[in-house]
Amino acid sequence: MVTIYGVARSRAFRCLWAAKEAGIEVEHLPVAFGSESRAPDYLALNPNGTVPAMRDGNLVLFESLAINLHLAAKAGPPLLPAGEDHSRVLQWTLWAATEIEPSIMQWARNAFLLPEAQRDAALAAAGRAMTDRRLAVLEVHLANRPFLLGEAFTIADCNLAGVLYGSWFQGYDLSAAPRVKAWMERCMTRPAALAARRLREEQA
Ligand SMILES: N[C@@H](CCC(=O)N[C@@H](CS)C(=O)NCC(=O)O)C(=O)O
Repeated sequence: MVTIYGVARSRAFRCLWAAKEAGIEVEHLPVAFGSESRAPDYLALNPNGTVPAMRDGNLVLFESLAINLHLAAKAGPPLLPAGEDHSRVLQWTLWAATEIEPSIMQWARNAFLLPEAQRDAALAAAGRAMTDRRLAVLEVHLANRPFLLGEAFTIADCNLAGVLYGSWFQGYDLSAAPRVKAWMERCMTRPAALAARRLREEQA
């Protein structure tokens, strides 16, 4: 049995979605970030004091996108393809984590996450500009393929769309990147994504 720890209104959303794409039944323990994620029992699982975490038998993991790669590996292809396409999945997953997440989170924190008095419009604008520069790369890549690796949806799409999801849901303007916008809608309206979104959005 795979257990996913973390409220759906957190990065645990990505893992709940990935598990559904992989067809894996999970036990979902909605640990709240903050007090519950800093309790000693939980720190024994994830010493960072953050959510999500995952247990699969003796294996305990933190880092949402690593958890997703593990879940996808259990399902195998097409969710996690082999050979060169496996390397492409790692490329897009690391791109999501290192190039997209820091800049879009800078926008998100200063656009809607922080209390209004703590938001900095200049930081929001800089985060948006950095994100848009990177999304321009994705816009070109999607010119002749519906998903990141080609015809089939893979865990790379889940990981990148999962990183973009919170901001997209809050209305991040993608009109300058119409293919990214259409790809995002394609990803987020898959049956597995809609099932995970129900868990996340009913808490919004
Ligand atoms: N890189 C980690 C980030 C985890 C993370 O920061 N989670 C947030 C919730 S979405 C959290 O637990 N924040 C509480 C805190 O930082 O104290 C991952 O992707 O799993």
